[in-house]
Amino acid sequence: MWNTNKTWVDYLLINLFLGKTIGILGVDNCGKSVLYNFIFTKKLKHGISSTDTREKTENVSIQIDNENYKIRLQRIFDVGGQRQLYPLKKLTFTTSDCIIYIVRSDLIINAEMLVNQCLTQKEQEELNDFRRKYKNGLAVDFENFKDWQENIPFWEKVPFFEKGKPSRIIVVGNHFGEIGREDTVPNFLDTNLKKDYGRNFRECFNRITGFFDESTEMKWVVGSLVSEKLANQLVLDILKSIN
Ligand SMILES: Nc1nc2c(ncn2[C@@H]2O[C@H](COP(=O)(O)OP(=O)(O)O)[C@@H](O)[C@H]2O)c(=O)[nH]1
Ligand SMILES: [Mg+2]
Repeated sequence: MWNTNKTWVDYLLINLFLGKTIGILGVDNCGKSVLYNFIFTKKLKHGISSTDTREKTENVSIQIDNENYKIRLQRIFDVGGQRQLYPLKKLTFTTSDCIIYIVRSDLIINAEMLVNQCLTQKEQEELNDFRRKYKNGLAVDFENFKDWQENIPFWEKVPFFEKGKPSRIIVVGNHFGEIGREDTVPNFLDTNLKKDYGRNFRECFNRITGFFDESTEMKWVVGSLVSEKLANQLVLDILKSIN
C-alpha cells in the first residue's frame, strides 16, 4: 500500500518547485475519476457523476510501503474527458511533467484476450460500434497531443509555468469488467498474464494512435478497477512508473 502523509520537509521541497505536476487524461468514462479518488481515499467508489471541469489536489506526497523514495507532487489534475473541455485538456497537457493517460483497454485489445461473453448479434454489433467510436476518440486525443507538442512556439508559452509538453506519458490500460467480479477481467495478479496482456495492449494502442515522439518517455501499465485488490495493484504500478 501507500500513504499520503506529508511532513514539513515534503511541503518545503514541493514549494521549492521540487514537486512534479501530473495530469490524468483520457476519453470520457474510462475510469479517471474512480482512479483519482482511489489514490487519495483507498476506497473504490463507482458511479461518481461525470466531471465537466478540472479537479486538482496540491502539495501531495506519496510514500509506497517498502520503497524508500517519495513521490512529491506540486499538483495532480483530474480532467473531464468531454470534447468541449479541449482548452482544459490542452492546458493540462502542456503544463504537466507527466501525463497519466487512461485507456479502456477492453475496448481496444484483440478479441482473444477478452473474457468470454455470450452476446446476441445485435449486442455484438452495438459493442463493435461502441469500440469503433472509442478508438476514434483515442486517436483524436493523441493527434491533439502530437499537435500540441510540435506546434507551440516558445513565445506562446507562459513563462516558468508552461512546460510545452510532458516528459513522460504513462499509458494505463484499464480493463472494464463487472464491478466486484474479478472473474470478469483477466487475472492481473498473474505476472506472466499481465506481461502478455501488456504487450497486446501496447500493440493495439500503437496501431490506433500511431503516436511516436522520441523526446517523450512512454510507460505502460495494465490492470483493472473492478475490485479493491486489483485497484491497489493498478495504482501501485502507476505510482512506481511516476518515479
Ligand atoms: N462496469 C464497469 N464500470 C466501471 C469500471 N470502472 C469504472 N466504471 C464506471 O464507469 C463510470 C465512469 O468512470 P469515471 O471514473 O467517472 O470516468 P472518467 O470520465 O474517466 O472520470 C463510472 O460510473 C465508474 O463507476 C469497470 O471496470 N466496470
Ligand atoms: Mg471524471
